[in-house]
Amino acid sequence: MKFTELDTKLRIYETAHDFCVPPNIYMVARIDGRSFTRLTKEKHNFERPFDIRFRDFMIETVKHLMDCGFQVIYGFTESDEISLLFDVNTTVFSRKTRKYNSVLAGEASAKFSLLLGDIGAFDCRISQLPRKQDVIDYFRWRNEDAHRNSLNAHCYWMLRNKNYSAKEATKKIEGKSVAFKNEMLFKEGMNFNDFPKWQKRGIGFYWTEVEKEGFNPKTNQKEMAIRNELKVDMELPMGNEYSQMISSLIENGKLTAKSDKD
Ligand SMILES: Nc1nc2c(ncn2[C@@H]2O[C@H](COP(=O)(O)OP(=O)(O)OP(=O)(O)O)[C@@H](O)[C@H]2O)c(=O)[nH]1
Ligand SMILES: [Mg+2]
Repeated sequence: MKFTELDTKLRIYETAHDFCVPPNIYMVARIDGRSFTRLTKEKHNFERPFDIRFRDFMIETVKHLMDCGFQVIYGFTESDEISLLFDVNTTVFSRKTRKYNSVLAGEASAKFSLLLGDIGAFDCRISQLPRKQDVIDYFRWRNEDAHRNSLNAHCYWMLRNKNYSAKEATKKIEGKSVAFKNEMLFKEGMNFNDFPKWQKRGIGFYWTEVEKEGFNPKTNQKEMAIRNELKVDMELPMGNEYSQMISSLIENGKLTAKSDKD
């Protein structure tokens, strides 16, 4: 068989089930570390429950994903996961889910592994969300998941540090209310309210417009110019305020820069 015949015959088996996300449907990718429980605890001994070095590797991985050819409006990371919201009108990769899943998992794995100096692999899935409200709810979900995980992890490791076994610590917090867990930490001198916001709400990434002074070589003069800058937000709001933030990102694609006082 000639090459062109082989090509026509076999290419179809690769592409017959290709799926493209229809227009006007929002795409959100979730990229999650594979077997990171083992990686963080057995292979690399990161600090528990939260490790600054691990957090910074995740931050650099999100930044890379927001700058590798996709049109990302908003990035979010908590624990070993990253969520990305794409411009609803994006035509990158003809909106093929196969491309999004494989390229994003590949880029995240490559970047994180370089930072770690060891293999750290990620998987990827795409949510196809029909309404703006679904996108807001998605990010509320991950924001509140970060909060629950953080409270559980702080309780769990407080107990483990007091020599409770893994089984005993899990049992002690299983099915308990938020108030109970807060109280449990408080009795040990830890106020959950005082823990850094990035541990409780995750970290957000969005484009902001900032005015910068530049030099125009043609006019030989200083000029003010508007530049897009990526903001890494370690102090995300919660609840309705967070919904409003996501809503305005969906509408405008960017936010005005928050002042340091905010
Ligand atoms: N020590 C430490 N562990 C972390 C940190 N951030 C995330 N992890 C761990 O990363 C793991 C993420 O959990 P999952 O994604 O549910 O589990 P997984 O082992 O990655 O399994 P799969 O995602 O199904 O492959 C948890 O065990 C977290 O404790 C950190 O800052 N320090
Ligand atoms: Mg994982």
